[in-house]
Amino acid sequence: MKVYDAGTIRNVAVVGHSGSGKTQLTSAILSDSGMVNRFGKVDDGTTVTDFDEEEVARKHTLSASLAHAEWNKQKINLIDAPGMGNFLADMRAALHVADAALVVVDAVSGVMVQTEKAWEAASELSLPRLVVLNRLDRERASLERSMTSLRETLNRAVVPIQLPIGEEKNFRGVVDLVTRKAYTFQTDESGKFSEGAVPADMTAAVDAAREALIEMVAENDEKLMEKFFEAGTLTDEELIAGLRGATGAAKVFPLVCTSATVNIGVQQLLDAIVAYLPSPVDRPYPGVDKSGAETIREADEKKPAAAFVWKTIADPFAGRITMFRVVSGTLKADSNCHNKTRDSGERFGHLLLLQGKTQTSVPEIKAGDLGAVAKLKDTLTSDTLGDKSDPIAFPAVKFPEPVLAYAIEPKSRGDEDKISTAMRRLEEEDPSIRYSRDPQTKELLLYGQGQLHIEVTVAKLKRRFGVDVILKPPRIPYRETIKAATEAHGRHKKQTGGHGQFGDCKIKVEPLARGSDFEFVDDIFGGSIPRQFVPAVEKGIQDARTRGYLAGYPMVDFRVTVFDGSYHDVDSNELSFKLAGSLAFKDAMTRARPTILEPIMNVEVYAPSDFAGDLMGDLNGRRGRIAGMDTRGPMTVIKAQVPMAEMLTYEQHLTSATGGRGSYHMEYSHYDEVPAHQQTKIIAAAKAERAGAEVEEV
Ligand SMILES: Nc1nc2c(ncn2[C@@H]2O[C@H](COP(=O)(O)OP(=O)(O)O)[C@@H](O)[C@H]2O)c(=O)[nH]1
Ligand SMILES: [Mg+2]
Repeated sequence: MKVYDAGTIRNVAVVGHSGSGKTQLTSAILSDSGMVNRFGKVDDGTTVTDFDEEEVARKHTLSASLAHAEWNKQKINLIDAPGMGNFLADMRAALHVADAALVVVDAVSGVMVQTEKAWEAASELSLPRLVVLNRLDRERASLERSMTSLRETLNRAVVPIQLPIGEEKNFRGVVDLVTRKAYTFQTDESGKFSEGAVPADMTAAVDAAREALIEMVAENDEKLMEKFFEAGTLTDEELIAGLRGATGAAKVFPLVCTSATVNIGVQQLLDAIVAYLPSPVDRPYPGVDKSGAETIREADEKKPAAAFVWKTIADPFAGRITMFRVVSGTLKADSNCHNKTRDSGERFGHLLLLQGKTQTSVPEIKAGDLGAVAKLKDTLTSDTLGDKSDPIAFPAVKFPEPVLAYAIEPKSRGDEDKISTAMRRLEEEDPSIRYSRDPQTKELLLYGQGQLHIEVTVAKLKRRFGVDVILKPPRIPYRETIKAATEAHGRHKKQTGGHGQFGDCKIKVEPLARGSDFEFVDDIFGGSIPRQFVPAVEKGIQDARTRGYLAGYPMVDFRVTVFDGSYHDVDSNELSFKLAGSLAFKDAMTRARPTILEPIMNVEVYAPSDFAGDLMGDLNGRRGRIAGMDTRGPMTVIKAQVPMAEMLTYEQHLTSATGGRGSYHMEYSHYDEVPAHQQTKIIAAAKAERAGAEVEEV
């Protein structure tokens, strides 16, 4: 394997809605560039990047994987990312280490929920993007309709640099608007094409589209604009340079046309990646220096070696596999390295290049390139590796917080320890899950992004670590709060022979704004409670509030002020004041009008407009509040806020109601009060559950 200089590399994240053809496209790229002999198919489970057993079985990408192609002497690293809403952590990680994104869009459905999410995530990072309009061979595929939704939803600067030749099952190739060359393909998936002049019936359309492209490019470049007004047009060279500049600056987003299954337009896409997308040299990588100030690091191999870890794979046999981007310098095999995030030494054995699951050992990996290493001991995702003396660190990937928890139970008793060990490993691999034990019910809780995410995690647990668990119904993370301010009194007094116990406090409780959590204020003057016992009062209140009052959910969004109390010279101690605090809390709750809060989700539903009425009715029935509705071509987008408790079965409903043509995305928005009749049910359920659980010691 060759070693590539940073200037000859393109790091590209392949993102977009599930089913748009990202994995198939990656497969076509690897086949057309001669990296693999066989043209792998998603439908046969033979692609390079969906290699995981779970992915093959479900025919869906569940985690990002890395592949690379050589094209025109450039190395193109491709990160094939998942597109399903439950698995966006890896999409974020992929965008984080890429210099550009291919946003793949299905030419039949146009922009979908996850296309928008991917676009937003790329925008946050100011990433240059190529839009790949794929599946143009399908019935009802349309460049025109797709352009409407792309311009309206993503950005008005999405502009075709090609036009498709032929439609639907007669899709045969593309006309390059810059060079005005027509590429007509064989339909045998071989990727063989002939080059010729623009078909006569397309010349007017090509002229108009080329004009629109030139205007878009000139709009972003004053010099080109002047030239354009003077001469009325631009030369090919000017257009290419201008397009590369505007694309690199994420001001213009060129669109290309493909069919990843028939293998049409894929090589022209590769040409466009090389011509218009930046190399690592063009995009210095953001970091922070010792003082925490923002800085950048050039992809310069003469700079100190520094690498950023974007993904970790937990393999029970091979151990940890750490995937990184070499930001600067050169990493060498069989060398020592420093983990700056954890301040610990690491030892590199083999350095690896990855083609899906195939690993090739290499002596070194240079600045700008993506690679991997096995068996590091402390290193986790988002860590910075490099020279100990080099003061740079790279910012962590922003992963989505888990939204939902399921209780899990081992099928065979005694597997609990095995579960914990395996879950720790899976947490390293997937930062969007969380594993913990409920302090009240003692249940093992698995938090994730949704039902499918939890199911896949449980499947991994079984397949990789041999632990079988039962999934119990999901748990809604309710909270409690208060609606009224009040004063309260707590006194703990015990006189049993020798030393007694005495603690006494007066507190004021008052509601705070949503999201403020908890505040404790010490307002004791004149020593009515000695200094050293005030923390004990706070501890007592803290303990009591985490156990809740109505249904055992943590109480939030209120302030407690301790303002008075009394003590006994001999009998007062910490324990007594802790108990007094907790008694005062309970006393306060009898008058503070406690209530239950539930998480409300922001929900976005995409579906063909015919279904809009029914879907809105259904969301209303789920106690949802419709926040807006939009049509985009043939699709309607509904935005709503719906309690999480009502969304647990939504996936199944949407699929059956729309025949699989609808999709949705949800994320946590805020907490809101649960209606009274629902509260009664929650309280009853909590009582029943607690009766079943072990009684906890106070
Ligand atoms: N007709 C047609 N089907 C495609 C095309 N690209 C992908 N597919 C199919 O669409 C489905 C989803 O493709 P996949 O690559 O897994 O999509 P991903 O979720 O974006 O990775 C598979 O059944 C593919 O065979 C295309 O250009 N034309
Ligand atoms: Mg995929």
